Amino acid sequence: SVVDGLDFQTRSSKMLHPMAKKLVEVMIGKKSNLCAAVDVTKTSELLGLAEQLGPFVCVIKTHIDILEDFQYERTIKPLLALAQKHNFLLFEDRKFADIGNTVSLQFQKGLYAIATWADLITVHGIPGPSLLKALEKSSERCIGAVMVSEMSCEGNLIDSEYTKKCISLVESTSSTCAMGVVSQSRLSHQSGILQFTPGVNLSTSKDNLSQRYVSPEQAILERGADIIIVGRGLTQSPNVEQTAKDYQSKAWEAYLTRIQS
Ligand code: 5IU
Repeated sequence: SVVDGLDFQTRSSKMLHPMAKKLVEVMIGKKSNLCAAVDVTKTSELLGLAEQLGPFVCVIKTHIDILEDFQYERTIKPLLALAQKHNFLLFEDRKFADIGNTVSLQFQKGLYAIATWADLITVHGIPGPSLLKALEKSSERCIGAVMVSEMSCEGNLIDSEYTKKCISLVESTSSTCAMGVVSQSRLSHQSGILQFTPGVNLSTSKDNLSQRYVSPEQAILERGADIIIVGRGLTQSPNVEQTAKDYQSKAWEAYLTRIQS
């Protein structure tokens, strides 16, 4: 794809969504296209890992509803302070998938009040444009929606027609709401659309629940990832900081290689 040869600076000028621009600015500034998926169940673990990973990542991805001791004041406030301190964005992987009215409530209300703190969120394409419209209407902060267009797990039900429909939805709303995709391959040829690719691990090729992994180099050079998402490869490392540094440099080097070829 032509997009593969373009650097983030050049692509930034094609980005219509303010959150996409902001993310790319962070990526260039920190030389990081690494997103850490911090899937842990205690607030102290989340904050501890965010502190350790912060310097090396452009984004921290959460599943805020798996915390057993979530309290807005004790979880979100310190997390926002760490995001500010280390200059990373917060990505809540909520995978919204309902009718507009319900999504709007899930986004703004409840214990988690996602709209008040997340910079990015994931959405499914199944409900169609109404979901994106609802998010746009209920987001004063111009949230960046990232659409799940392909999945990493073996046996998932997404087919290529569905994937194509997701891409056209993302491309048609890239100025207001959707700014990227989660996928396993380069799908959009619009240089403003960012590709997040999960299923990346340096030391194993699968887990025991059908997850599949590739290396950072494969994700970026063969599959077109702009940002790699790494979870347990980081969070279960005996030396989180060194491992984060390693993933960060491998991913950034792969990006530099890609734009030079
Ligand atoms: N995630 C995937 N694959 C996908 C999608 C999301 O792994 O297709 I969509 C999420 C799940 C988890 C993270 O939060 O990315 C990957 O974590 P591990 O690197 O620990 O497998």
